[in-house]
Amino acid sequence: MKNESTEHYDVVVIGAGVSGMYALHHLREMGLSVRVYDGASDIGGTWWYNRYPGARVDGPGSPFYCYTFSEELMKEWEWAETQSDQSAVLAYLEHVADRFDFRRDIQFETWVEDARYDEATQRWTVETHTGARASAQFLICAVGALSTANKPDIPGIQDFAGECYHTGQWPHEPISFEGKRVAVLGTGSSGIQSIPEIAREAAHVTVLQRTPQYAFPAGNRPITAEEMAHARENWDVLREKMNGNVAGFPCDNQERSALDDTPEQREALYERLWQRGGFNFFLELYSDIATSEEANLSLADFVRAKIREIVHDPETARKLLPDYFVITKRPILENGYFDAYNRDNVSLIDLREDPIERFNTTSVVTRSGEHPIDMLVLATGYDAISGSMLRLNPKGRGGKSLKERWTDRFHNYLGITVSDFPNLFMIHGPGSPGVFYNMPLGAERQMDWIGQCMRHLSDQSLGSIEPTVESEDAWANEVSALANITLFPRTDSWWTGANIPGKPRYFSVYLGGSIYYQRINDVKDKGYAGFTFEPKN
Ligand code: NA7
Repeated sequence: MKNESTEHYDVVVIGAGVSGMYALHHLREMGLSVRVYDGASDIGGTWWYNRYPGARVDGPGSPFYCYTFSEELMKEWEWAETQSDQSAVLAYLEHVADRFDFRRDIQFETWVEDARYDEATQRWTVETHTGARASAQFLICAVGALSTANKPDIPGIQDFAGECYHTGQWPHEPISFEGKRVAVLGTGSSGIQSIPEIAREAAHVTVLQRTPQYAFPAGNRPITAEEMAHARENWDVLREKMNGNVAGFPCDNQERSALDDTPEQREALYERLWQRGGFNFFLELYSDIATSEEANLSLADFVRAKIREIVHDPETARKLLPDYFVITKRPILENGYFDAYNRDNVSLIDLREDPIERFNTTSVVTRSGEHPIDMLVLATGYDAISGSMLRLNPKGRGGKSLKERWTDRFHNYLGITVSDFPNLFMIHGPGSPGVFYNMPLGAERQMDWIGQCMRHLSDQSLGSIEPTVESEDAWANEVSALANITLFPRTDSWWTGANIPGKPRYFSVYLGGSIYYQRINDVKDKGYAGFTFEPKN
């Protein structure tokens, strides 16, 4: 029996991950009433779901993958490792939720099945899977850029009778690999992190690889007491640096071209960064690795030589050599991935030479033959960036759905708003820096802008805000123009939507993080140029 009651709030937030948690905090500070919904049974979003073996921060790590809104919070938290594992990130987020008493405004295990704008009342109504309804002037979609699992439609996959897990929906109970023949499909970050861990226990691991990847040493190590003390003592300076950095981390933006150096000097830099490891590899590289083919090739050759050096069997090494522009797929940090191929219990199938024909109840069949397996790990990634918004599929003016609006591309303005969807805001949506930026910091900065926008509406007694179609078109051109300076659009990746059959294919991320925040603040300072408002009904 469906529950017919409707609760009323100023804001409904969908998602209690990193972005939704900050949204709740900020909106509370503004004195607004908020209800947050999440399908999971606790906070954390992506960090709640991704419990696969080896799951770690594979971006620039601790202590700067964190919220910056509270100096006390930063100073009281102790990070143990530079690349925190999933449980350490979740422990941090749980601490934040406890400290700020978030859970009292979050309804867990609740899927929002419908979100609909009512033009007469200028409010959104959401309906959950229990039939409960809530209405609010504003809808904030903090639904995650990497949350909607991509499960490939391969003949017979439904018939496979062994254990089958997607890395992004990993079970909470311990999974044993002992004595099992495990196939891992996918060699993105999740596959590359989990393969060496699974190989330690399993009888055999068969890696099913569609695209070989460049992966760089994670260089994970304990954070020293001195490093934590330095971060705490210099927090103001570091925070300012984060805000000015292209990726939101306390590093200097690089200005030197790879072509200014001799091949020997380049090699020396790459070797130094390789030996140290960590995501700072990319933040401390030359400025033109992602824009100049020649610069890019110099790094690609360096990594290919490293793969040949690490992997003993020349035939396996050959299959592992990537052939696209380096870093034009999401750069990956590895902990013993290439070395795992030196084990007797790990074998590699290159699906480009030996494609999957089907799954059976107990095996995967490739062109070359049948491979019996007990377990299938789907490390096949996500319908990224836009997928979770489309899964929510809100209905805007005239009942028009987002799926109808986003057929050819993900129309939006500033990566935050969509025409015909008044008073709806996205965090880390398409058209924003999202996955190219320090995600907790990016969520804070987008949410701060959204909060100011809400305040503007209230101060001016306005009932709604939405962008014009012209401003969306101009924004799309700006996003594309920035992307087209780089090599990113020239590679098939989840950044370009190429991993999902039928998805619009283009690079939908706004590059140049700190420039983006200047841009959105300029729009605000110009009285929200590119938006239209309606008076309060
Ligand atoms: P990714 O990076 O999207 O990796 C998914 C992998 O799965 C990748 O190797 C894909 O090959 C492969 N894949 C996807 N679909 C198929 C099918 N149908 N057949 C064979 N292989 C397939 O996801 P991750 O979870 O590893 O990482 C996501 C992000 O999380 C990561 O970038 C970090 O930001 C954190 P492809 O390369 O598309 O040929």
